[in-house]
Amino acid sequence: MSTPASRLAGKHVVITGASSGFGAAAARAFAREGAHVWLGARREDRLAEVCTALADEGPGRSAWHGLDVASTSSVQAFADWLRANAGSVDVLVNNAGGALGLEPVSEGRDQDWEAMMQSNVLGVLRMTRALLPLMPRDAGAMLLNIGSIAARTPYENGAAYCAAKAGELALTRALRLELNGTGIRVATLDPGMAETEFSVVRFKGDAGRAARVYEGVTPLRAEDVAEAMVWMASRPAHVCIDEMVIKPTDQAAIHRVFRRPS
Ligand code: NDP
Ligand code: 8X3
Repeated sequence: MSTPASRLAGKHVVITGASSGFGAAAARAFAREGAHVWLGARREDRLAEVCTALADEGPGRSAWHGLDVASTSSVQAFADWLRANAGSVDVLVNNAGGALGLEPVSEGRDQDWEAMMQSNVLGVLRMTRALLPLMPRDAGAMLLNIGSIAARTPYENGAAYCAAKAGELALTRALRLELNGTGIRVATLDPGMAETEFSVVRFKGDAGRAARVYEGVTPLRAEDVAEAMVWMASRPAHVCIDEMVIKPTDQAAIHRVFRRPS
């Protein structure tokens, strides 16, 4: 008996922040479904590595272009490249983002706050505005934004990151209303603790401090989150999984992580 073809086969999937973590895992997962994957991020050497490795994953095309979602001109150049090469966009995964710093507001740095708002909030708005004209109507196209449980439960020392992800949740809900009737699905996938480069970036290269975040816990892997993205995007065109929260089994709530003694 032959396996039915994936609904994603031959679809054009754009993934921001594809140079590491969830984005790189999503590139592999969508490629395995037979999708064409179009990747963006700032570290072009890493993007090229991710893209080269996709050759063995599936029959679709894969290509990358430098992208800084904090810059309107960079987003525009990326959109122009997509228009010229892909022609249309079926799925936009707005994944680029992350946290910088973990300290009380009284000690926060403007530079970190501004960078978090730029990537997690304004970047999603810019990418969406630039790519919506390339998205087909009534054919199961999808905007899939990567939020966080931090949007739903703020925690001390994370005010700016939690606010940024709450912004992402709010703009996703607004877009769901704005695009109602277009056939374009709008969704947010909100993960809990996952071991990627997230904590190394948050702690500005302090790998020891980053490793302690996951001590005694089995966190989500990037592949777990990528699998959820593929599942959401591969529902039939009339089905929109509006919001999904995915957490490690041992993370009952943002503050309630069960750590096993080593
Ligand atoms: P990583 O640090 O591994 O990946 C973040 C990605 O975002 C990188 O590819 C980075 O690429 C890209 N990025 C950051 N800023 C920009 C920018 N201005 N322009 C373009 N790309 C950018 O972490 P994750 O994979 O974990 O994070 C992916 C998303 O998931 C983020 O939005 C994060 O907030 C969210 N998230 C993560 C969780 C976790 O525990 N790991 C939990 C919940 C949500 P480059 O530096 O090359 O530009
Ligand atoms: C990442 C999860 O708990 O570090 O969004 O904010 S958390």
